[in-house]
Amino acid sequence: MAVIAAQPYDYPLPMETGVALMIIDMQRDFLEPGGFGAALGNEVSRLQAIVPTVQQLQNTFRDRGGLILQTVEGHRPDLTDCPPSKRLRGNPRLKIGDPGPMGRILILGEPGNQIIPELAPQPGEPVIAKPGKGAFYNTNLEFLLKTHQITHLIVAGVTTEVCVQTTLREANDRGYDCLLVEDATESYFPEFKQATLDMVRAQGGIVGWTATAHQVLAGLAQWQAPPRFSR
Ligand code: TIU
Repeated sequence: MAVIAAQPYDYPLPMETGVALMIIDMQRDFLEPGGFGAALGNEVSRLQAIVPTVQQLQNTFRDRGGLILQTVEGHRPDLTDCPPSKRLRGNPRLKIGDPGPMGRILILGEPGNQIIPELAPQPGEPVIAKPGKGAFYNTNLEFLLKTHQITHLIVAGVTTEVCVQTTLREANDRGYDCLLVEDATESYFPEFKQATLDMVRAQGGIVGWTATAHQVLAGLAQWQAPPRFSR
């Protein structure tokens, strides 16, 4: 059995485990000026720092033939899947669906809704569009994970305390063993990121584990994906 050195204790990776890399919402909306993140009043540049680390995880999973799932947060152009409460919350300068510098704000298929080019998915790497903060809400994610016999999720992406934490909690309740990669997730609020890491691993790992990308890569190096999980 392989293990990833993690907090609050080692994350076990039995050799027959189905492990997926789950990259949450690394889309232009949150990382570039003029998108949804900026419309909510956030300074978006600090999220860029994790891109090389997420890329390193992505490349490792590609090399190993492991499943890589990405999500994007977005709504249908007719907004029928966007609750008015979400659109109006905080009375932002640009609301979901309004025209912005990267197309309509948080609308599926618009330029701002694309995953940043550095992390663009390759053919065969699923991208799950989600209307909420959690990746299980109103998506086929659980079906996809079951189809690929995935039980362990290595989680990265943005923002730590919003879509990442919501997804971790949803996954944890469904029985998945989740590890949040400390230096492959970021928030507009450093104190919220820190609090989320602390919350996830408190009480004996009540929501999951945390580890650095270096620790994850060292653990994965001891682990061999069974052929059925290879692409
Ligand atoms: N606003 C914020 O911090 N995040 C979101 O709205 N979505 C995600 O976290 N992806």
